Amino acid sequence: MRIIKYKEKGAVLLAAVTDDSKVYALPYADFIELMARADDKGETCLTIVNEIIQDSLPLDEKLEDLSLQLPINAYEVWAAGVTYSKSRDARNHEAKAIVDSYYDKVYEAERPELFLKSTERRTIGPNTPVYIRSDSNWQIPEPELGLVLNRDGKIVGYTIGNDMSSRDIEGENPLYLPQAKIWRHSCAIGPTIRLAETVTDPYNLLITCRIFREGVKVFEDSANTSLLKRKYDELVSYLIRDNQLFDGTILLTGTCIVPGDDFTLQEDDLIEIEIPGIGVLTNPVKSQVNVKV
Ligand code: DO4
Ligand code: MG
Repeated sequence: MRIIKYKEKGAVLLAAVTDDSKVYALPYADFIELMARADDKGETCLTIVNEIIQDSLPLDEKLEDLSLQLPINAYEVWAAGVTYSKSRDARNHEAKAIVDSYYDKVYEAERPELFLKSTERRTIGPNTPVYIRSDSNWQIPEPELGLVLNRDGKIVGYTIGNDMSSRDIEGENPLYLPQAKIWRHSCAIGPTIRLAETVTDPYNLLITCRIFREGVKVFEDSANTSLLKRKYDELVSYLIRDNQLFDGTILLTGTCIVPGDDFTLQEDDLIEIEIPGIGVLTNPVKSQVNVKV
């Protein structure tokens, strides 16, 4: 069971998608309202959705014909870093590390790297442009599994995230991390949230990233979440420590795919990130120079 938001006649509507791709309207404005309803009733989101579906008819529209939007208005998106050896090796390369680096240390350490990645207004959904920074010459998408959490840190769903990153800014000095990670439209989420109870094994999800330039595929790679160095609950346990979470907080779990060291995103590239059972998160790439804000 997946939760989506779609746009129809100017309104953004919440809906549930069953495994046979039938779409049912939900009477809530956002996934966060569905979570609050589940909390009030002491039930799971899946139970609430199933109760609604039992008494209603599916929409006439097919999922592929809907204009999908950001599936949740999360106040905050957090991210874990250096949770896959692929990411550690790439950071060591960009930082020109020749001896044990902070990246080697954090990969092995008990405490994971966690950072605030994005806020509600900086986060975009599918088919909306991600922006590249004007002051960086080395930028990549980071395809990541996203955990959708409630305020107690319980994992209620899984989604896809793109942790857009500037490798030259972070490579110059890791203290520049917030600038290497956070800017306008630097975080994409979606296209759906898969309810946690309907995921058989979250440590066996294949993530695929493809990048197209002028219609030609210039990058493709896949990796499995089985390669994750840590456990999801372990990451969450550090995130909630002495912290306040809000219903719908998203925690990106780190990248297991890094394009080659000579690759940088360009304006008008198209990024696709796919996790079967969740969907394909597609975003065009734009430079901010001509963007009116
Ligand atoms: O240390 C920098 C961040 C690493 C990261 O975002 C990742 O591994 O996904
Ligand atoms: Mg990342």
